[in-house]
Amino acid sequence: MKTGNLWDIFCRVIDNYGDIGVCWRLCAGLAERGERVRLWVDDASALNWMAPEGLPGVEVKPWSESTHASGLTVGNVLIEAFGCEIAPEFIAACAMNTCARGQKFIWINLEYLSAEPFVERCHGLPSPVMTGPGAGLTKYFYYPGFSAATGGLLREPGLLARQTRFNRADWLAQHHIEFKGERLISLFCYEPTALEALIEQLANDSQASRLLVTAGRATAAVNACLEHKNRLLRTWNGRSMLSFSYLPTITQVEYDHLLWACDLNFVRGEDSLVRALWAGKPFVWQIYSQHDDAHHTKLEAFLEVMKAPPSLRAFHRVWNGIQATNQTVLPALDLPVWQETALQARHQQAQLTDLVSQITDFVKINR
Ligand code: TRH
Repeated sequence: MKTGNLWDIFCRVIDNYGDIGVCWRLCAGLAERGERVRLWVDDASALNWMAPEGLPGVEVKPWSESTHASGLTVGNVLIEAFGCEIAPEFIAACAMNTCARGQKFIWINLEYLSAEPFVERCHGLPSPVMTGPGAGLTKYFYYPGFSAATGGLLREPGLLARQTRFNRADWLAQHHIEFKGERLISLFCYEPTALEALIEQLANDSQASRLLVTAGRATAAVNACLEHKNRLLRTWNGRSMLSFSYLPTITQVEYDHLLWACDLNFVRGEDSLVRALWAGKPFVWQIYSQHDDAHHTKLEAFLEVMKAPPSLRAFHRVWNGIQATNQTVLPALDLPVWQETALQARHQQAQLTDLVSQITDFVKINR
């Protein structure tokens, strides 16, 4: 049911694609429910390949326009994604609407996804704004998460039904991916130190594999690795057990298809993690690294939520460079067990209310 709200969602692209990826999905989810949405972003370039056709109901606005002091129209739901610090001029306009004209309004700080226990404690907490142009307003902290006491995960209606209609053979043919029955593995990563160990392991396996390498950093990392291996020993893949397909940048919708097509997915960041979870296929997460190693705790909390078996935990630790060894050796792939884990985790998460449904209710209650 439409709420008649106008949502202003603010996003700054720090690096990579997660910030804009999550914000776009949120916008799309809201628009699909008939909400009017404006996405204010400082760098919209990734949307050219992530969502080139845009969506009715979502207007993409340059961040710079939000700093114009005069003539600003503001909506009645303000989302500050990942603490991106909205321009004071825009906040002043929101305050003017609310305090002087008495319009209903809510300001939400959308936080990063985590499975850590603090998320349940902090989700939904109000924080009165004491200074600046927003003084007198209240900001609410909204934490996505993996339990009923959190803000939930992005999951559009009909996602799982769409997946059951997906035809892998057609998709591979459309993308000109030569498929000869080998194990398909998608690779979306930064520069994992264990990449060479993975390549080594796959090349020496008794089962043939094809690595579907995503564009950008993953492709560059694989190329660097192969150059190094070829320099050391040209015959490292002598039995041709490992082949490679390099993908161009694909849309978010196509990225889902890639995850559905593969038998194992290497994902990174938060949005691809959630998509891998919904894919119901075994996956390995390269968590976004933080300088103080806070991501170690975050990773462990996620593995706990997944009820990950020891083999999957061990693999994650090496893939994320947490388990220090002199020579990086990856534990064996344990796909049948990881497959069961993935299906159970998806089943459990699919019982919970999705983020867009929750955030629209949250707005209704707290505005
Ligand atoms: O790009 P990321 O590493 O983003 C990161 C993380 O979100 C991290 O937590 C955050 O703190 C940091 O940015 C600033 O990974 P993520 O989150 O998986 O986002 C990737 C997005 O790109 C996701 O929406 C899927 C999309 N995508 C495509 O649409 N097409 C593609 O070809 C690929 C490879 C990805």
